[in-house]
Amino acid sequence: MALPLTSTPSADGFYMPAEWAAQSQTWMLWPERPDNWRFGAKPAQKAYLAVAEAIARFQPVTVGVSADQFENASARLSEHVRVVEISNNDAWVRDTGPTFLINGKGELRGVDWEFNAWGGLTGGLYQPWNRDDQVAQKICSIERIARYRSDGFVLEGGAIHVDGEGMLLTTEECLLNPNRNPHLNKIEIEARLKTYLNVEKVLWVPEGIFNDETNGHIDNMACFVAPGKIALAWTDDERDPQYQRSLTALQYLESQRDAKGRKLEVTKVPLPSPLVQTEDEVDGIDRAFHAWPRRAGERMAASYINFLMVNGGIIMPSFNDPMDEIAANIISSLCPERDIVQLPGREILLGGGNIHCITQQQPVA
Ligand code: KQY
Repeated sequence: MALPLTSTPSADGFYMPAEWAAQSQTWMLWPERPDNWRFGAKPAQKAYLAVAEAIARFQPVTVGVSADQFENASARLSEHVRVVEISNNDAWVRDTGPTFLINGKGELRGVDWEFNAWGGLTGGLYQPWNRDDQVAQKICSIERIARYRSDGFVLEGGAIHVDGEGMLLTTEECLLNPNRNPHLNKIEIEARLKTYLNVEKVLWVPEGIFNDETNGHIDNMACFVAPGKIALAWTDDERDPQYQRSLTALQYLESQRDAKGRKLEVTKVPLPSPLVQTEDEVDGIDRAFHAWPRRAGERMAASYINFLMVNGGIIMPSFNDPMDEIAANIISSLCPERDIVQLPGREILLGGGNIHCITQQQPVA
C-alpha cells in the first residue's frame, strides 16, 4: 500500500482548482443501503444512473460499486460508464472521495479527509463508516496518484467550495460543529484549510440550508460560479426558517472581498417550495438502530445550488416545482457557456443530499 505523503499540499505547491476548471472524469458511488434508500435503493439507483449517463454525455464517469452490487450496476449502466469495485457504507463520493489537487505543472494529487459520517457518535448519520473512510484512498490508488491524509482533521468535500484563485467558502454551522473537530477552534480550522487546499482566504457563511442533515454543508447553500461571483439559495418568504439564514449569508457575502480584492457579486437562486417526506416514502426505508431515522412530514433540504459543473455543462436537480425553470434560467445566465441539464432530484434528496453530493470531479492535471 502506498503510504500517505508526509508533507502538505501548500508546502508542495498543490491546490484545489475551481469546479469550472477542465475535468478528466467524474466519480460516483452506487447506492444500496436499505436503511437510507427506500425500496432497497432501487428508485435511488435509477436516479443515480440518470446522473451518471447525463454526465457521460460530457466526459468520462467512473462508478464505484460494492461487490454485492457489481453485476447489477454493471448491467444497468451503459458502456459509457466505467464500473469499478469500491466497497463503501453509502454513496456520497463528494464527502468520502478525495479532493483532487493540481500544481499547474501537470501533476495531480488527492486529499484523503478523515471522515466520521457527518458527526461521528454525536449526531452522525450511521455507523460504522470505516469503508467510507477508505474510499478516497482507493480512488487515489486506482488513479495511481499520491495522497495527503488529514488524520486528526475531519472534513467532507460538500463542506467546501473554492474559486481556484485563493478563496474558500464554507459554513460555521458545519465546520465549527463540535461533532467534527471539537479539539480545534476557528483559527486552527482555518489554518488546516489553508494548508490542505492552499487557499489564502476563508469565507465563513454562518449557516446552511434549514434542516440539512449534514449540519449545513455549503454545497447546498452557496457556490462560486466564476471568480468573484457566488450563487446563493434564497427565499422571499419571511416566515420560512430559511429566510433569516439566507439573508444573513447575503449580508455577510456582500460585505466581503475575495483574495484578489474583488467585491463579491451574489446572485439569489430561489428555493423550491418546502418539500417534506411523505409517509409512503418513509415507509419504504428499513428501520435500523445504527442509521438516522426518517420521519414523515419532515422538511427536506431541497436546493438548486446542489448542482455539478462538468466540461461544457451543468447537471442540476429539478423538484417538479414552478421554480425549476426559474432556477435553471438563473444558473444558465450565470454560466452562459454551459448546457444546463435538469434531472429529477427528489429521490436523491430523500437520501439526504443531491447531485453535487453524489459526484466528485477529477480535474485535468
Ligand atoms: O450534502 C452532502 N454532501 C452529502 C449528504 C449526505 C447525506 C447522508 N444521508
